[in-house]
Amino acid sequence: MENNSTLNTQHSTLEKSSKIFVAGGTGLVGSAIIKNLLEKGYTNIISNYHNRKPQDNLTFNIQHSTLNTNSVTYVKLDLLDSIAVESFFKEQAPEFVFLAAAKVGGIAANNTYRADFIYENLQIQNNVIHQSYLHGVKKLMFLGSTCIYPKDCPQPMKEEYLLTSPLEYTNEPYAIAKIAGIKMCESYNLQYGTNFISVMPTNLYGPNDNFDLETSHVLPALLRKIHEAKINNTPTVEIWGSGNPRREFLYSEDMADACVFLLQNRDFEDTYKEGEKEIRNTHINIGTGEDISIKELACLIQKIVGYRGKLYFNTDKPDGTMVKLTDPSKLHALGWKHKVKLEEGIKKMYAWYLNN
Ligand code: GFB
Repeated sequence: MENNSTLNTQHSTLEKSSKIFVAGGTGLVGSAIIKNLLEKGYTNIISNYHNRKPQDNLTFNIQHSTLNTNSVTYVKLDLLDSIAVESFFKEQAPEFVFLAAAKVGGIAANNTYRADFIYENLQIQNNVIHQSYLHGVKKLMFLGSTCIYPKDCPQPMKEEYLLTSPLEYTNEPYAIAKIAGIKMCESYNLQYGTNFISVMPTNLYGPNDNFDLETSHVLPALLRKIHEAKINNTPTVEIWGSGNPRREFLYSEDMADACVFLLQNRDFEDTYKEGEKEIRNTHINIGTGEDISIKELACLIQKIVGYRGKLYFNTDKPDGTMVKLTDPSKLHALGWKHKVKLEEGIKKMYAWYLNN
């Protein structure tokens, strides 16, 4: 990226004692964001849970609707409920918000529960973004996904390729909700002068991932299937699709580190310049810039787990997008790069899986 000086990198007023709301704190990314904030010394974190109770080493009393840990308060709150979200913002008055709550899932869940994916995501983000505006939140970070980019997007995918051609059909409802979230943040910033920023992570994996084979993403699914095949001496493991699609994977703790880094260092700015070109600055990609085919991923997991059977590719199952590799150069120019390599991340995740 040329002319980096046009980016607004002024420091926010995020203090160690600032009240920070992590919406979706029991999910894959939200839990990693809370861990990262605690490691960095933030002391006033509030989070919510609904169906999934917080499960960590901290002690809390699950009899009560508000769970106090050392530095984190978990409030039972359904983010689909507009009235409850309004009361929450009124009572808690958070200064900073990470919007990491979403209805998420892998290719099959996105394709099957299309109505739930569009309704729940729109509803959650409408509630949280609008109440953040009404209650004077200083800065909000909206988390999306790289499925916002077109199906046949030029590779690697730059931020400016948003809304340039049709989306991949399997996850179109989810992608449309996420695009609405980006545009909502941008619109509130432009009309009301808020400071709402959006980040688009690539495919994520890590502790607290979803291992349900019907609804999960590929990495936890393959880890579980291959592990169970090893334990049960099953001769073959079914891999969905042709094995040819390529995916980029980022460890959830790296993702969390990038989110906290950007909340600390980045403010909304409408446009920036690349040479002579003025680019609308709606969001930032969070990725590694490196991808791998599903077949290669399956072989890597097979090696880590130590499974000697065969992999069978079921082409009756969908491939989805053939390739979606982010261009993370905007993030790199701001001074952040991922640390955990894929093989190391899978080993960490497998160790976590065996313990949980
Ligand atoms: O991770 P995944 O479900 O989602 O699938 P997407 C990635 C690729 O892995 C697809 C293949 O080509 C799948 O067919 N795959 C192989 C498997 N075996 C399996 C398996 O056992 N389970 C699963 N789940 N996949 C999602 C989007 O797309 O990615 C979301 O639907 C979101 O909207 C998310 O963007 C990050 O990468 O295709």
